[in-house]
Amino acid sequence: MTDCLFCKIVSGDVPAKVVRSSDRALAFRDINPQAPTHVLVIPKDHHPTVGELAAADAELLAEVLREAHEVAADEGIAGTGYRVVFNTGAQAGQTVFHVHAHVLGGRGLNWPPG
Ligand code: IU
Repeated sequence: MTDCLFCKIVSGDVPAKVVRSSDRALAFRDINPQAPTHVLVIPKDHHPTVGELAAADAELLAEVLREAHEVAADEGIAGTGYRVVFNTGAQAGQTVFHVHAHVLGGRGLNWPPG
């Protein structure tokens, strides 16, 4: 999508601190980190929300989740613990409508989330 920020990161038109790239997924550091590790994992194809991605391409959603775990392993937090969050819809705090998994860790995380 031409007006999608994360599609522009995929195409290289907008810079990002990329930490992993697979065939169909990309992981980059969040510009406003909420934890010592805060990485976003996105499918390279445009899907607005996790529900729409699950319905359209379940294997691509699985790749996003595999990459999220690899990010945690690369960051050294796979053993201590990390959180994968898909904010879905405006009321849940989704602001960018290109599905993204937040990978958060490196500190204690509260429950329930705010
Ligand atoms: P949300 O779940 O849609 O609210 O998450 C969007 C995230 O994208 C949020 O954490 C922003 O800090 C992050 N982000 C980014 O990493 N780079 C950008 O250019 C913009 C937002 I705009």
